[in-house]
Amino acid sequence: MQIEKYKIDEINQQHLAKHRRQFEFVAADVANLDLVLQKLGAFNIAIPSWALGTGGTRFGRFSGGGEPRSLEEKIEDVGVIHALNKSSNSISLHIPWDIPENAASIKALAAQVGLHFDAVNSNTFQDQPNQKHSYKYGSLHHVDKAVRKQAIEHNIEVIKYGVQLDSKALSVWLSDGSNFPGQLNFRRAFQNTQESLQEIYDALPDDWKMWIEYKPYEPNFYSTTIGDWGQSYLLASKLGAKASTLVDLGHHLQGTNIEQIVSILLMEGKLAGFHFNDSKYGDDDLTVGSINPYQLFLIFNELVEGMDARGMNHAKDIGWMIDASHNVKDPIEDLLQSVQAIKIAYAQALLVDKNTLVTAQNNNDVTLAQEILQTAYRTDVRPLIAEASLLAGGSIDPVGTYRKLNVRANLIKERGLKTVATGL
Ligand code: AOS
Ligand code: ZN
Ligand code: ZN
Ligand code: ZN
Repeated sequence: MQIEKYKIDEINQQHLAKHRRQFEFVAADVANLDLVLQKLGAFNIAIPSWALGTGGTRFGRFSGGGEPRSLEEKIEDVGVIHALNKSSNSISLHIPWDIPENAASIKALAAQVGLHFDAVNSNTFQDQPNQKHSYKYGSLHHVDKAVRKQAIEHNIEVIKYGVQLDSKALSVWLSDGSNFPGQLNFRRAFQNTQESLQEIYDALPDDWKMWIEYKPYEPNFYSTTIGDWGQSYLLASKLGAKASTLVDLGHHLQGTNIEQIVSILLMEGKLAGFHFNDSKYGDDDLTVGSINPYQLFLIFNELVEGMDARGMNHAKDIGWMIDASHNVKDPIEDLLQSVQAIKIAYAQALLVDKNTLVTAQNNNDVTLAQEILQTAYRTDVRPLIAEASLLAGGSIDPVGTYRKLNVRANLIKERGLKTVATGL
């Protein structure tokens, strides 16, 4: 299944007059219009291979049909997303859910639909068939050296798969933790984790990075060994320049000021990138921007400010990815909505009147500072996103076009109604 460009163009044509009207209206007040469009055009967000199937909870899972049954079909799905939004030019694989048996042909297939491979993800949170030691009580932090060794070797194997695909980063998320007080010696668990990560770090190719993700709870409900950004940052600092901290928006306790964490990590050159999603209660993995779009904007405001201050390239110098679970929506629609939400927050952040904001901050003009941020946030930037997409050969309205082209119905015809994608 591949979407031909002329079909997208045809549908764009039907909406062009309305789009032009809306675009002229907002564009008239954007001082740096060309730059904003250029930055939006260059901006891409990776799609994780595990988000293309219907998710679920421990209470059940309700398949939507036409889910990708193989790595090849997952690549096809990301190809569909990228054809529509021109902003999802990479896929992030998970080992062992997506073992690329033949890396050359997988790479060629991805290239055909304009994709490359983002970070590779290891998995020591599940036991695999034929595995010698169990991860029931953790992996890299385990009290038993043999278990740690097995987990280290798995991570090194993941790097090897990534090298074949030209990935440049290993993403490590550990579920290691404890369920009850007394179960663990925190210090020993942390030291074991550090030593294990060091061995993996030493196996990284020169041009690779290690991204260390943190999470406060789940699946362990008393402690998590890499439970917050401080613990991740401490590990990343001890490991060295190739290691940094990955921020998954859902991995914070309620009320946490994530934008402040982002600002400090950026300042220290230790912000690896993001797993975008939204949440109301915990690691809900909801569609990006569906619950708290203002927070997303504030994060992007810090990103733009902090990256500019360090002379960083917005599009390239950080890992941008979605990490969401789609339980009741069509995963492709959900991902299209998520990418749009990220681009909206990014565009709004680009509109912030920085010079006036700095003056307001220096004058302690609290009201004006707030007005400046809210003025940018309350601007309807959707026509700017649509224009950038149009310029790149994508769709003005990705979800609408996806529906008009009956993509899901075609996928169901091709793959069947009762499909189960590999992954979470
Ligand atoms: C788990 O909660 C984390 O968000 C992980 O980043 C991710 O969902 C997992 O590693 C999938 O492989
Ligand atoms: Zn994540
Ligand atoms: Zn998560
Ligand atoms: Zn999550």
